Amino acid sequence: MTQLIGTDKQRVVIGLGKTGYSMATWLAAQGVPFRVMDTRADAPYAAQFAAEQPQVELCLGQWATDWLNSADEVYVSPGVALAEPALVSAIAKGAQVVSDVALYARNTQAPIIAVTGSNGKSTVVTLLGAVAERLGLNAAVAGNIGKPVLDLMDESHELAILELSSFQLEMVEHLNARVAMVLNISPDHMDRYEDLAAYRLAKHRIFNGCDSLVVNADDVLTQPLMSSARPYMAYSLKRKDIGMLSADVDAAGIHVFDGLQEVIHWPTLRLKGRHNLQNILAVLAVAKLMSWPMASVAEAIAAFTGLPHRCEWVAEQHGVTFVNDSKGTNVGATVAALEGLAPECTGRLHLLLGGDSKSADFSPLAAVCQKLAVAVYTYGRDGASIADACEKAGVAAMRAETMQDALAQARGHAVAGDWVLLSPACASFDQFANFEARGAAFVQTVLGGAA
Ligand code: UMA
Ligand code: ADP
Repeated sequence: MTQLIGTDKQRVVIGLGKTGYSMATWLAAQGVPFRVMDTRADAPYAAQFAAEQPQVELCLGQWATDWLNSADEVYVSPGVALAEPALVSAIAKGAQVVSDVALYARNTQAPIIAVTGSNGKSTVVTLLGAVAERLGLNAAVAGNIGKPVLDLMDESHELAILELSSFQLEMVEHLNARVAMVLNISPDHMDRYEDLAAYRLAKHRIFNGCDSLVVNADDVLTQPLMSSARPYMAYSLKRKDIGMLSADVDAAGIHVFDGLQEVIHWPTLRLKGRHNLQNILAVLAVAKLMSWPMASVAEAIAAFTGLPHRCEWVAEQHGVTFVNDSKGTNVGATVAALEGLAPECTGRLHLLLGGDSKSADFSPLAAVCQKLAVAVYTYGRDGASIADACEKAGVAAMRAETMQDALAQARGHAVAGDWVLLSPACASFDQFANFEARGAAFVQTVLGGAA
């Protein structure tokens, strides 16, 4: 790549997680000087980076305030809030904020399909990747799903499908996506944003400079704030209309409409639940904007089995079905999982809830548990306050210390026909390394406990 950055600047990379490591490695490859800091003494990539780039100065376990106060550019990882006082001070002294997504957008030749939303992002980008593969496109899937976007600079691809979080979008001026979309908005990360409006505003930066956009007509908060003459495709599960994609489900299967005309019929799909039908419509809307052939797109969707830890069937034991939705990390996701799965469960749903609530309001979830007569088991750091919120809505909650204890309690109460669902509506970090470890522990305990 051509060297795009001048060498006379003071640069500090903040964070040595996946993103910080990718930014530092990228800067090293450009041959420009920079320093790296992480407030964690045991930052995940510190040892690896120090071994690979021993000449780069590192500061671990504290804010490198002197470096930051004299920095021209700060390369900020998404886990670090721009409201951190040390960063506020550096920005006030003139430092420019740079991020991996902004760097990628500035330097890539590949068109970008950009996806954000409170829930469904990983499902949608993975499904788009599967569709692109079926069409023979050389597409890459990256971003918040786990692969830092700068890793794509080493690969040749003709299309980038990016999952972007509000944390990442906060630091991007113009993404200039070919297609941009906000799937849905419900409260999440309320420990980092002042209110829902601020969180929404961060997500809506995805539209800056886009060529075309996808709109979820059922969620007004996803609709762009700016007036736009740009091409767009809307979808809805609530109504059919000209120029809009929609879907019906009946005994014959799933029917997709473009305007008033049926364009796809699947007798059945492996991806279950109403929320996944919304995700499928979002993918079809992208396909329309990209002029992809619908028949091949429909085949790829029919073949898609879904991702692990998202409403994933684990086992049936003594007539009780166990489902792992460990990726249900906020209230909106767990509500969608309950409403999506309830029609398929002939008995009672038993829900394991708990972890780090990120200061969320649990009353909407408690109301759904009440409506669907869900048996609730809480655990983890915020388990007690979640149980209190449920009890206020008239839902009795059994309390446990750990997810495994909550599972043992649910097993004790579940009878044939019931489903036990791990959809914790919380982050996992109080008791697990990440949502994958939490889901794996659930699966292992379920399978280990099979009689
Ligand atoms: N941290 C510090 N001090 C530092 C730097 C980081 O304490 O100096 C902490 C952060 O507060 C955070 C943790 O370290 O708790 C990780 O932050 P990070 O920015 O180093 O994270 P990365 O390893 O770079 O991973 C990030 C995304 N993580 C976050 O935004 C928190 C990953 O999304 C993403 O896959 C990866 O970049 C590649 O793009 C994870 C996530 O939890 C899955 N995302 C949130 C979500 O989906 O809800 C937004
Ligand atoms: P994200 O990447 O945004 O976290 P995922 O595709 O990983 O989204 O799904 C996470 C969880 O969110 C799922 O397990 C499910 O409970 C819920 N979910 C998925 N799609 C939707 C949707 N369209 N609307 C609401 N909730 C959803």
